[in-house]
Amino acid sequence: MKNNVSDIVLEKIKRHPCYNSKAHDYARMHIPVAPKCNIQCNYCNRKYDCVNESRPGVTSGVLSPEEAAAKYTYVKENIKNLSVVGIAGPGDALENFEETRKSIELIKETDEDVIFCMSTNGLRLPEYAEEMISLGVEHVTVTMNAVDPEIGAKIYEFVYDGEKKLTGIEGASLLLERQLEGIKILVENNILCKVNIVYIKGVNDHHIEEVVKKARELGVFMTNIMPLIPTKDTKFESISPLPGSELKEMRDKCGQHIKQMYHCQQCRADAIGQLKNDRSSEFRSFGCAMRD
Ligand code: CLF
Ligand code: SF4
Repeated sequence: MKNNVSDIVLEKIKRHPCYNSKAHDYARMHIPVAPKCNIQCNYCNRKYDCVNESRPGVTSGVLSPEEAAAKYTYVKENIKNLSVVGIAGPGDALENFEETRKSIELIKETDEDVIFCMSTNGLRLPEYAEEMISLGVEHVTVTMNAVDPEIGAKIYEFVYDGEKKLTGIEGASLLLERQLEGIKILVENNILCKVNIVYIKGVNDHHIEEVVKKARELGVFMTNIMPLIPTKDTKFESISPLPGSELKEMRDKCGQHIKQMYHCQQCRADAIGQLKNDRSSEFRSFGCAMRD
C-alpha cells in the first residue's frame, strides 16, 4: 500500500523504532511505573516476576517515578542512541496516571529530546487525552481487539467504570466507546496513534479486518496485529500458538487498508534497547521491588 506520509509525520517517526522499521538503530526504554489495570483481558497474567519470560505485562520489578528517572539517566549514559521512553505497563499507563505523569516530568527535566510513547487499553483515554498531549506525549498505542461488543465480551472478563465492575457486552461496549472517543481526540491533535490487535484464533480472527478498517477511518497511523501468547492461568491458555504464515497472511490482507507493523517484538514492560537486541537484563539490578 502506498502511504502518503507528511513531513511532520516523517519527523515524528525518524527516531522511533516501533513506528518506523528503518529506525532500527535507535533504542527504546520502557519504564515499568504502571502496575494497576482497570480491565481484565482473558490473555493477561501479570502475576509473575519474570526474568526469563518476554511478553507484554512482564517485568522484573515496578519502579517509582523517581527510580524510573534515575534509571533513565543511567541507561542513557550507556545507550547513546536511546530515543524513546515508553510506558507500557505492566498494567495500564492511564490507570496509573499520577506515576506516568510524574515520570515524564522528571525525565523531561534531564532530556528535552527524548520521545515519549504510551500504550493503553484506552478505557481512560478521553479523560486523560488532553493532559497527555500537554505533557508532550506524541505517540500512543491503543490495544483494540474488537469493534463489536459481542466479540469484545469474549475477550474481556471485566471492565471497571470507576468503582463499578461491568462484565459481558456492557463492559466491552464501554471500553470500545472510550477507545473510539479517545483515539479521535488524539488524532485530531496530531498525535501519532497505533492500534494493536491481538490475533486470537477462534475468537476475533474473522473480525480483525473490521478493526483495521475502523482504525483507518479514525486516522490511525498503523496497526500492529500481534499473535496471542497463550499464557498459563489465563482463559486463553489452551489456544494454540498462531503459525507465522497465518499472521503474515492477515497482516498482508490488512495492509490494503492501512500500514502494518511487521517487526513488533511483543516487548516486556521493562524492555530496554534496540527492538532486536533487548538489553533489559543488563540494567535489571537497578532499583526494583515488585509493588503490586
Ligand atoms: Fe514501547 Fe509500544 Fe511505544 Fe514501542 S513497544 S510503548 S510503541 S516504545 Fe514496539 Fe514493543 Fe511491539 Fe510495542 S516492539 S510491543 S510495538
Ligand atoms: Fe493485561 Fe494490558 Fe489487558 Fe490490562 S489491558 S488486563 S495489563 S493486557
